[in-house]
Amino acid sequence: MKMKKKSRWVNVIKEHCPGLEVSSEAAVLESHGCDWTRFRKPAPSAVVFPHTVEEVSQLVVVAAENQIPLVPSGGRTGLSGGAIADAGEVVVSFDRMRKILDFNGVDRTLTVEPGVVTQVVQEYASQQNLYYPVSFAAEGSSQIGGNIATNAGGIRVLRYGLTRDWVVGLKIIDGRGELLECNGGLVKNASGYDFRHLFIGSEGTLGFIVEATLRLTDPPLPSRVMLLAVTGLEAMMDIFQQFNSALILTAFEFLTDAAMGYVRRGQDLPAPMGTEAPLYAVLEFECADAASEDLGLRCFEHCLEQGSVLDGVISQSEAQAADLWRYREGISEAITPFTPYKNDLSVRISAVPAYLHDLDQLAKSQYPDFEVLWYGHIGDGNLHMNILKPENMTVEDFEEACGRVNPAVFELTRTHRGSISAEHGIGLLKQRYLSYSRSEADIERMRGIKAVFDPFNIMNPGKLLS
Ligand code: 2HG
Ligand code: ZN
Repeated sequence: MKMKKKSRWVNVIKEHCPGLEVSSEAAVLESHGCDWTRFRKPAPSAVVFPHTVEEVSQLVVVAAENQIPLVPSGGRTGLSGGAIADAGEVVVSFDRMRKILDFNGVDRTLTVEPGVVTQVVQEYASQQNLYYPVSFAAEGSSQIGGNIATNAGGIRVLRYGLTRDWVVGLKIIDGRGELLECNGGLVKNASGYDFRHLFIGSEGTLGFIVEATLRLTDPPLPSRVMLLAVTGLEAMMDIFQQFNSALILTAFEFLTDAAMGYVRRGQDLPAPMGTEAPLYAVLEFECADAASEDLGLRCFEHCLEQGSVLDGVISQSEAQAADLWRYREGISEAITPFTPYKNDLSVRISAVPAYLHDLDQLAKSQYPDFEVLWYGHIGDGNLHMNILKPENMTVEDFEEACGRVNPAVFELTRTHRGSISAEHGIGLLKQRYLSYSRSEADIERMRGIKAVFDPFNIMNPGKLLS
C-alpha cells in the first residue's frame, strides 16, 4: 500500500467525519497500533476515538465508500495480534466509549459501552450484590468489547463458562455502517439465527461492538484456594478428578516448576511451600461451611496418601487466596521480557494427559535450544505453551524458528482432536494455521458470513481469515 494512499485515508476521514477525534501522534500510533504481542511493528495511519454509536456508524460508512481498512482496538491485551495495525490501517479505539448505560435489577443485566474495563464491570456488579464471573489476569485493562470480540475465557470457565455465556444483548455496527440489535437482553428468543453468537469471537471481522448487555448472577460463595505440589501429569489429572467429584471447583489451573521459577523471580514471590515438585496445581473450590473445608482437606490428604501430591498450602483469608493466585496469574507478565512465542491449545479434558505427553516429547525434540514453559487452565483442557526467545536471537529469526515447528504442534493437536486456539483467538499470528482446526469447507462458510456483514472487507481485514 502506497503512503500517499494511506495519508489520503486520514484526510478523507477528517473531511467526512468532522467531529471525530483523530490522532496521528507518533506515541498514539505506537501504543494503539498493537496488542500485547511483540511480533509485528505497529504502523497505523491514524487512531480515531469515536464518542458515540453514530460516530462509529458514520466512520464505517466513509471507510466503506473509500475502502479504508479499520482495526478495532480495546484494552489491547490480546495475544494473537487481533488488534495489530501494521499496514497503515485506521485504528478505531473505544477508549472514549466507557459509560455504564443501564443496570436492571429485575433482569439482572448491565448494559455498557464497549470501552468499559472488565474489572469495572466486576466491581459494578459486586456493588449491586451480584457477580460478573469472567476473570483473567488482564481484567484490569482489557475492555468488554474486546472480551466479547475474542470470547475471552480465563480462570473460572470451569464453573461459569466463557464470555459468550454472559452476553444477552449486543449492538453492532456492521461493515456497511448499519446498526444491528442482537437479542435485546432476552433470556429466551427462538426467532431464528442468533447473530449475537456470530459476533462473539469474530475478532472484529464482521462488525464493531458498540453496546453490550451482560447477564449477572448471584455473588459467589466463599472459596478456598489451594496450591499443591504435584508429582506428574497423570497425578494432576487424578487430583482434578478427586476434587471435581467431591467439591464444586471454581478453577483448576497448573504450572510447571520452570514456570514457577519465572513467576517467582519476575514477581518477587517467596517459595509457596518447603517442597519442590515438577508440577503445581492452583485450585479453588466453593467453601460455604466447615464441612466443605473438611472435604477439601480430606481430598488433599487422600492425594497425599496416594502419592500424587507431595505438599500443599490452603488459603485462610481472601488476602491469602489472592497471594496464591499470583503464582499462576503472574506468569504471563513475568515472562513478557523474554518475548515468548505463544501457543494457546486445547483438547478435551480427558485427552489432556496423552496430548501433553506427546506435545512435551515434540517440544523437547523440536525446540532443543529453547526453553518451553507450560501452564494453563488444565481443568478446561487449555494449555498455554510459551517458548522463550534466547537473548541473542532476533525476534524475526525466533518467530521463523517457532513457525517451522508449528505445523508439527498443530498436526499433533489435530490428531488429538483439539483446537489451535482455545481462548486467545486466531488474529494475525495464527491465521495461516486455521486449517489445522477448521475444514476448508468451514473456512469457506466463514468467508461467506464475512461477505454478508462486511461486503467491502474493511472490518479488521487480514485477521482470522486471509
Ligand atoms: C493466562 O491464562 C493468559 O495467563 C495468558 O491466557 C496466557 O501467557 C499466556 O500464554
Ligand atoms: Zn489463559
